[in-house]
Amino acid sequence: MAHTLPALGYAFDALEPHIDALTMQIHHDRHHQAYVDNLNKALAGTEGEGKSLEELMANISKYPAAVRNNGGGHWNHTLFWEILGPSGSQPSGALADAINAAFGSLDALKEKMNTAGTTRFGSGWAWLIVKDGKLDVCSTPNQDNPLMDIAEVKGTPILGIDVWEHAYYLKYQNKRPDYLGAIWNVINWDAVAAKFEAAK
Ligand code: MN3
Repeated sequence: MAHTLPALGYAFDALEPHIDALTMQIHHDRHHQAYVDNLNKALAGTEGEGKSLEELMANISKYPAAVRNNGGGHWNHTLFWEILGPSGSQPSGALADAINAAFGSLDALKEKMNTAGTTRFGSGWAWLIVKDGKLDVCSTPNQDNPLMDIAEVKGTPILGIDVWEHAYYLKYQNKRPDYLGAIWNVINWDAVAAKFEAAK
């Protein structure tokens, strides 16, 4: 079955002023749609056509670059829309405990993620992952992710921050650190907690 673009769970302007409506619209409707379309094109008529995204990620070294780039792009953005939201919530319960155990505090986690995102040269992603039952932070280039068999650091992502310029350039221009500072206002920690429970 062909891969499809998931609907956003909120309006394009729901993350204002931290992420602007036009960026959200272009990012979801054009960039993510293009990853989905190009993934379907790359898989058409191949044995990968019937595989789930997760199966593709786990064996990505066996597939052409178009599947790696567009399959990663599809998986990464699907997670990204889910872990964003207008609520401005805070982590609680088991997730808050795990964050404190791994990093000392939520602020220390944010700093580690922001460093991972700022120091990723060019385009890529910063990740909070579950690895061997514990939380860790890493980053990947391009549209790679920690589910891929080629990833330097492997684990299950529960929060990902897109640091491609298309994620922030309209509002923040070249100031990636400003975007990374603002995005913490629109993290849906309930969604992150659900992913944490599923990954443990
Ligand atoms: Mn993107």
